[in-house]
Amino acid sequence: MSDQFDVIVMGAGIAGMYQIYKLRELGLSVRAYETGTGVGGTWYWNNYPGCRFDSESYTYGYSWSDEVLKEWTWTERFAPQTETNKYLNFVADKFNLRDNIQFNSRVTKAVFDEAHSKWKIELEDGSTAQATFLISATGPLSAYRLPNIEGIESFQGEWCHTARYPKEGLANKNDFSGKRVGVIGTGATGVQFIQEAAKTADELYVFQLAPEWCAPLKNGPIDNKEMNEIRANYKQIFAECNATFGGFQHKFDERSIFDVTDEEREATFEKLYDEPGFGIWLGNFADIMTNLDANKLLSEFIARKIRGRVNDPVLAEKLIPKNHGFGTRRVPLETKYFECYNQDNVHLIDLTETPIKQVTPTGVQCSDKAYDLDVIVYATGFDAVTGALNRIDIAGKGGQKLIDKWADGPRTLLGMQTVGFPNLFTLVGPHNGATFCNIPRCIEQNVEWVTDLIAYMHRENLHQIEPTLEAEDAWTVHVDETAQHTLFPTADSWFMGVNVNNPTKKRTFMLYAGGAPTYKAKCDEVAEKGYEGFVLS
Ligand code: NA7
Repeated sequence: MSDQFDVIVMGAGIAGMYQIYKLRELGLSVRAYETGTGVGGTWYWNNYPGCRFDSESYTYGYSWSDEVLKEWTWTERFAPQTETNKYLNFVADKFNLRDNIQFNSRVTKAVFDEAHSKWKIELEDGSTAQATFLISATGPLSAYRLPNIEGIESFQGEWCHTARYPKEGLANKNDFSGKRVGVIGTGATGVQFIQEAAKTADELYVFQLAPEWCAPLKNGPIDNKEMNEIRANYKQIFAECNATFGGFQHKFDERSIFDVTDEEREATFEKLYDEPGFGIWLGNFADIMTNLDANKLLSEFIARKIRGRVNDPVLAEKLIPKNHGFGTRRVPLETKYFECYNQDNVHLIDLTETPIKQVTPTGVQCSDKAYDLDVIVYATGFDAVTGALNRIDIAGKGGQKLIDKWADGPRTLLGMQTVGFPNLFTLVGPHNGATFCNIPRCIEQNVEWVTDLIAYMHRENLHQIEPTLEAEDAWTVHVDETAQHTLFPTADSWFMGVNVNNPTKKRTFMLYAGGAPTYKAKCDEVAEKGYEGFVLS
């Protein structure tokens, strides 16, 4: 006999934790299954040195508990992973969330039992459970991917993917003195790791397939006085975040870049480059994200900055992206990243010139030479957005597999549900506004919308919900059309479902580019109209 619940939640990260809390408020029985041994999701797994927020800490925490807002102290503008992990454990303790979480438990299979309108799930150890509703909170960037390079397992030094970084650290508790370290991957994660490892490694070899447009993070401490001001202003801070495209306090300048003088444009760029966080991206002229010429002006500005920060002009050119514009892929925020390349111990290997042939027992063999290494860190990213769902064998009505249904790209209504999979909700899933957001801000919207819906179904004595094909088609077209108004489709990125290590994945926009307020308004409108576009029975 399997365990029975009203709701099963897959994952106990930021979304799963809040979902448990909200469902318990409704008096429902809820069980979350979590692969890790603790809460926190991203902030549990990604404990590589240098890992920290690119979101302002105080805009990232949960907004729904006055007690937590009052009691928690952020010590840095962009908190390190250790602090965020502590914060999420503090929340879990405070609300006894662990009572509803089974750790060390990977869901491997989920099958919809049409006769009883129940989801039956199976765990890696073969045990089973069932529930009326199944909610995925598996995270858009949790299914990590090692590169398709021969010989990874043969390496005799220490190695790992950044999303499975050992809790005890590598080398001497992450002091890389005396070590030759190789890093493969230069996205947001690689950049954070490189600038940290460069401080201690004897030699640091960065194997770069393509550079990213990085911009300064400008981190700093938050003292007691500032923290008290933040506490007093939380309401205002969250209201500002909820009114912006990306759920940050950074707000696009609605003027066109072409409406200002060259001097004013440069002054704006300079100011934003000098300020903390994503302002240079999400606080810039809005047309940098929609107009190629506008984007080119910003890209040229950032390129000049990189040239000014890297001493060797040939090396500087290798660190400047040439195949996409600024902000069309996720912008890594950095602290003295470019200056690392002025150090004698840091070496850039441009894989477009000398590709990796294989990993050997002693290091990395490129087309021109072998690099002997003691440590290799793979910062090679994730099978983004759909990856975690695709790794679970999910079967809906008629035995249809979710992975098959989405083989040509996701099809959803509001990024919350998909036809043929009743009572399955995908928090922060594909086509969902939360997936392209200062995530907790939009997670709260997702969780509250799903919770209200489940409460409505209980009140109305309804047991099953699924989108209509027509509504799903309309949302899927809308997602695509909205993306076409932006420059995102001009770049290959995880936003577009592109991963060099998964060439069969269809190139299609995975997020929702209409902005957080528009997405919320659309969700609210559907609810106000009695969940228009969904069939309830
Ligand atoms: P990303 O942004 O997907 O970056 C992965 C990096 O790894 C990127 O530079 C890739 O190059 C590189 N990569 C992937 N496969 C290979 C192989 N086979 N050889 C060499 N280099 C490779 O992942 P991150 O973890 O940095 O960031 C993910 C998100 O987490 C980020 O957007 C934030 O939101 C937080 P490529 O891009 O394919 O040229």
